Amino acid sequence: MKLASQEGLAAGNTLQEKLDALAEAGYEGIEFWGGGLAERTDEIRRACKDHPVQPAAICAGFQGCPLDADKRERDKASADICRLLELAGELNMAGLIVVPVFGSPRIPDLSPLASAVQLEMDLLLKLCEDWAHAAEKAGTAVLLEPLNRYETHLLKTLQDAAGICEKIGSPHIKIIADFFHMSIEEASMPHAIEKAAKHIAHVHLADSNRLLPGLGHTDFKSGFNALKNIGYTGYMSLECGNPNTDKMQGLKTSAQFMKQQMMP
Ligand code: LER
Ligand code: MN
Repeated sequence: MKLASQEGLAAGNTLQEKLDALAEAGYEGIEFWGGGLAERTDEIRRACKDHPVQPAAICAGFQGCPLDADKRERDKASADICRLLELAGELNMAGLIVVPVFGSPRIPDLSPLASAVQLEMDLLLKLCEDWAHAAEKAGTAVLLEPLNRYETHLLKTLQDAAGICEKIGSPHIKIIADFFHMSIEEASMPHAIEKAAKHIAHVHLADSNRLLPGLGHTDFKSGFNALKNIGYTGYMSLECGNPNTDKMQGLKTSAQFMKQQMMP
């Protein structure tokens, strides 16, 4: 298991400074926001070449919403997702993080024919089939992200997302396990990880208060143990706030805390 961080959390002004700062603080991966990434691939490739910190994943950054009522919005999202998958493949990343819909349904309830959620799930399955082909061609994966009840109504547990992976049956449709959302929605984080084991291809880390791991009350040790037990070897990427006035010190202390929690 490799520690990573979203780019925005890294200390420094340039990408090179951020990569160097992350390496010094004990991290091995960097996760990028998808927006504007196409114009940065050369810079990223150059800066990451032979660097101890490697590109880990792309976090969303596509326009539109794949489950919007408006076909133009859906098509815009899907086209962007396919383009970002190409970039994720070119940069040798675990995949592109996709939240199918934030907030409430955007499509109408057509019950008794079909509820909004039934329509969303059917639509998502169709889209995942297309994305699986795009991801396979690019040599990467779609990373479906379950959130929590305050941020989405659709995918809220690892099992919700794993169910889609099972139905699609492609190694290019995977899930990301976000410790913050899991701490709200899962009855047991280790059990959820073990049950969704074969689909987990990326991890987000934040403590219970969505600050750096070590600053809240989430039990990272049992979560890390579960990841170890399922043989997870991918990235675990920080997606959280850093309240420390010395950003670098905050990242270093949190990395030390996480490494301690990974010990048997
Ligand atoms: C949103 O809460 C989140 O966890 C992000 O990773 C979604 O892109
Ligand atoms: Mn997340």
